[in-house]
Amino acid sequence: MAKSKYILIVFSIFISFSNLAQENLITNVYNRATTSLDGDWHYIIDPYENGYYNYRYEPFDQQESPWASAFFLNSKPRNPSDLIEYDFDQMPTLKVPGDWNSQDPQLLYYEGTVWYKKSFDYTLSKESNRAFIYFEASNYKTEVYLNGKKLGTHIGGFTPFNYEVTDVIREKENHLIVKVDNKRLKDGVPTLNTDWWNYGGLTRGVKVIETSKVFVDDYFIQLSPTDDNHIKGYVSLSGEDIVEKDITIQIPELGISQNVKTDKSGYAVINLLSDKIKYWSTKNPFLYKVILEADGDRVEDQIGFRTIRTQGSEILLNGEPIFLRGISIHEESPIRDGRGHSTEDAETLLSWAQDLGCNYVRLAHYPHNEHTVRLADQKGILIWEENPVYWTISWDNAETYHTAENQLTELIARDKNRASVIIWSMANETPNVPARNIFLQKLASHAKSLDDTRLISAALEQKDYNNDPHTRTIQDPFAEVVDVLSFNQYIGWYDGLPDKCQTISWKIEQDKPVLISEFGAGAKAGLHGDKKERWTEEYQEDLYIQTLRMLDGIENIQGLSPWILVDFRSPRRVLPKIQDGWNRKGLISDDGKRKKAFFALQDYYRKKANNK
Ligand code: GCB
Repeated sequence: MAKSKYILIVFSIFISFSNLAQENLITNVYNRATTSLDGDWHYIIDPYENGYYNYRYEPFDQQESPWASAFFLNSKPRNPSDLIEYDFDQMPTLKVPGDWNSQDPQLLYYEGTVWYKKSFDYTLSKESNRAFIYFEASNYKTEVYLNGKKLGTHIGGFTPFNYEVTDVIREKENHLIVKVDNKRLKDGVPTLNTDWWNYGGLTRGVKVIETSKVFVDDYFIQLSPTDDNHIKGYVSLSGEDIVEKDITIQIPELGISQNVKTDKSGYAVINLLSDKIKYWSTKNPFLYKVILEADGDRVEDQIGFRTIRTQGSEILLNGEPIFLRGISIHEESPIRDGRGHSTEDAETLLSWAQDLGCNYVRLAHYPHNEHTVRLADQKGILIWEENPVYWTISWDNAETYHTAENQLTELIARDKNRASVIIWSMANETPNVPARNIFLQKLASHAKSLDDTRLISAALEQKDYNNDPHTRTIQDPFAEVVDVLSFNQYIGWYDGLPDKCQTISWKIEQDKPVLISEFGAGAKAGLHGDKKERWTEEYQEDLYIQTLRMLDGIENIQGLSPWILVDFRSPRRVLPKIQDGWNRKGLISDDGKRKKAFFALQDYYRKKANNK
């Protein structure tokens, strides 16, 4: 194919590649001046990535003079002889936030590229102000272009990212074009194989954040894990003139107002002392108003102060032992089809968990939206947050490690000021092999280096003790690294029938708190029968009764998060009339019906709550 035939119009634009590095994430976007770009976005389905590569398979956005057929240009014919083979404005629209799978029947199982386009006008409220585009999440690989300029590439489907657009944004007719590719990748995080639906698209909101020239871009303000009169952390500024600047931190309800001065990099350490702190807890989730001011910028947050640590086999919240009455949750909307993203979704899921008697949830298997975490702060629900290192990923691949570390960094950057979050989980059900051990240890030290106020864990696997199939144990070098020893087990479902629980004993040798991160059984809501009959509610209920009895025999047990609150979509689950594309281990069906096992667990949690 002759190139000359194709280049009827060549747009000469200069693309700056120096700007493609990941930018620092702005903290606490929820309380800043933002303009939502949510709503209807035009889209083009592009399975061949025709709008991205030329016919030599070279990315258009890496050429000095890309052809007009590059989608990021939003090209329009200037006269009738121009050849342009796409037109965003005549395409249908998808709602943002929202996965594409549940919005267009032809995208139900689609895995590949979809291009999004949003046009908008924007006037900075002060000429000297700065603007950033912020994505709450986009699954999986995202290329972002504003007005023909590439802003960057982001990898990872569940964490936020932002780009400064002060010099690119204009008053009229901005076009923001986003290429989202949700192809599963062997070297990706997660990898090819998961037990959940690979929802693609701009699954969470998109915003313009406006800030002053110099502004507080990040801060970490938490109670010291070893001194509960000491609020510590840091604050940092972004901008040109950030050296030796005064920043004021106020917590009016504690009578605190303190000045700190930034160093050469615009960073200042925070140390605040008070013996009057009202601690955040599950019974009294008290949030303080915290105000940070610098150079005319002001940002406010609602922060709870609590300590979380372990002592021998106990988990201590504010120095008191706590039993974690939990449940695992996937991020699917209990109200509509598809990925959850809204406060209403979070409100429904978390209040169902509370009805069950939970004081804790495991947000599996990837970072959930910020609404959920903010709401848990308000409701007093403790949270386990998880990096999507799942099953068997490419442990030897440096790029894969980088992707995993980056997602963890972004998660911690977003949620490090949330009192509800007590555990960072590195991974789920990963094999005990040398390359994985190095990978996870590196990840755990990275998490510790970013945040020394929380606990580290991972959902590990159990095994026979000394080849005795009736005694189970945890033998995994990563068990030595974690603060909380967590593992999944499916005795009675993948491993025998529920009665088998009566024959198993546990020999856990680590002197650490034990959390059972998963157990469960599939049941189709409304299907009744004998408790030995798979898929009946009676089977699932019996499994819960027998498992809970068995787990009570584990000496160090300090909590559990059975699998799972609600049935969720999984392409692995194809049994007709029972699964039909759904994992049925929910205690609640996909249409909101509570199964018998829900009440068995509720009963167990009621008794636990009365004991501790
Ligand atoms: C597991 C996985 C979880 C699955 C579950 C199941 O062990 O961690 O992602 O969905 O089992 O239902 O088999």
